[in-house]
Amino acid sequence: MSGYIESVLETVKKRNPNEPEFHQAVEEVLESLAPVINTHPELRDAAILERIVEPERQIWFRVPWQDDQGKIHVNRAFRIEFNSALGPYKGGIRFHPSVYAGIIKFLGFEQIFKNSLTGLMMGGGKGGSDFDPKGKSDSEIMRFCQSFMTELYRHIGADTDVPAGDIGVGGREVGYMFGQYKRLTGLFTGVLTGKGLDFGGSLVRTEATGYGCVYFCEEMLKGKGTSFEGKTVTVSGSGNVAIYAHEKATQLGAKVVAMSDSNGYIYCESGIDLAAVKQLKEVERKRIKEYVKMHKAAKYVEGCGGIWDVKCDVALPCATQNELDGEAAKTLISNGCIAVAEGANMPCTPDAAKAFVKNGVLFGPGKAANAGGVAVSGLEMAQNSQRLHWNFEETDQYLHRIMTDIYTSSSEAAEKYGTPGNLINGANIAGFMKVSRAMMAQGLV
Ligand code: NDP
Ligand code: 2IT
Repeated sequence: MSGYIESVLETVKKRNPNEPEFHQAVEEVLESLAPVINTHPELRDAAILERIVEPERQIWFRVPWQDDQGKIHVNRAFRIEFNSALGPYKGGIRFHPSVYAGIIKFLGFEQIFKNSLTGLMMGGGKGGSDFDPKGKSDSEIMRFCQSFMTELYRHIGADTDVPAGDIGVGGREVGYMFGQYKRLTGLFTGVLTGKGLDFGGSLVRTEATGYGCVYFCEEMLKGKGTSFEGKTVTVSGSGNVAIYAHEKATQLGAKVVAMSDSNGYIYCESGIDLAAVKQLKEVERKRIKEYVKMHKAAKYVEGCGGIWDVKCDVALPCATQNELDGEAAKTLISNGCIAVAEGANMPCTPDAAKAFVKNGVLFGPGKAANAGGVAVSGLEMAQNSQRLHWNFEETDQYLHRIMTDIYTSSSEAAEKYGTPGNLINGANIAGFMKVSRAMMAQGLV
């Protein structure tokens, strides 16, 4: 890293103390950008890096709500509006007890480059709360979402900031938040994406992140003259992204043998029955270990990290940040894994990601491989503006085209800046180029 880039990173660390996930995300991007800064001194003169690492606006707020027993709780919530050079702030909302400013900043920062890669007009932002939705009743979830939106509504809008789902926020939560936004403002607009199909949601949004991750991985495999056909696949997590990554990989002829949640993982040599996982997770909202009660051939192992000990050809980490570390990467490599595509945001630690690249394992970084979700969110915004609905096939084809374009632009940028095949550098550079050009053109704002 050059002295200049090092100094930008040092300032980020000083200004945002005790936020290791944010530092990690910034460090990875800045490392990739060194050759770009060397060949484009005008970016340094315009302080593009200093500006891009500082959110345009950060909103912190209190969310008071009452549980079913009448007890009052107070959660903390955030919306970080990171960069609007390419369009309205766009990015999900996460409800998880681990949420704090550093998590939302890391996610919002990633979102800038990811959204740029989609080719659609979306800036970067992210929100969330340390609220834990696990074990809450529907009415508790509704009251929390309404209280959350009662503050957030004044900061968002179809042309300013458009939230969506993330961990702990799916169709149910988006529906409750949309209802409260409409009640407070009187506006029926596309202010959130991931809405129900009956009130402005897009077909394929539910499937988009998982499908997109597999489409991206398929392009990587194609580059090596192979495909998903006949491959053994491990998918971590069992939420929205994991379920639809499983579905598409299976449709393309692979066999998914392991899935997980934060408590442990299931393994089945003959392949995991997706319909059973959907029933457990999407309908009954139960733990993954319940799966083995229905499927005697499967086994459950306590502890989610052990999933990377399972021998596989392709690994799709689709749960959460830093879930796959250097040791797990070593195990996957020695077990013959040939490709890793990140369905989650930053699931691989830096040493894991570096180990994959160094050992010739095809590696699709999250901001490229999981961009399908926000891409179809962008398509949902387009449909809302048109007041039209597109059918499943055309929306899925659009998603597929966006994912192959991201693969192409990331590969080309990696090659052009001297690290052919390194899609971490390629995605960071390709995403950054468009944002930095827009920032230059828009002057000092
Ligand atoms: P869900 O809430 O639907 O599912 C999350 C899954 O990850 C669950 O299986 C959950 O297990 C597991 N998980 C969550 N936190 C942890 C943890 N600390 N340790 C181990 N496992 C954990 O979320 P999504 O599927 O939507 O999101 C998964 C990942 O994909 C996240 O990184 C998200 O940012 C990213 N992503 C999501 C997109 C989307 O469209 N939804 C788009 C792009 C990226 P448990 O139930 O036990 O908590
Ligand atoms: O991380 C992500 O890209 C998301 N959670 C989806 C964001 C969106 O606006 O659809």
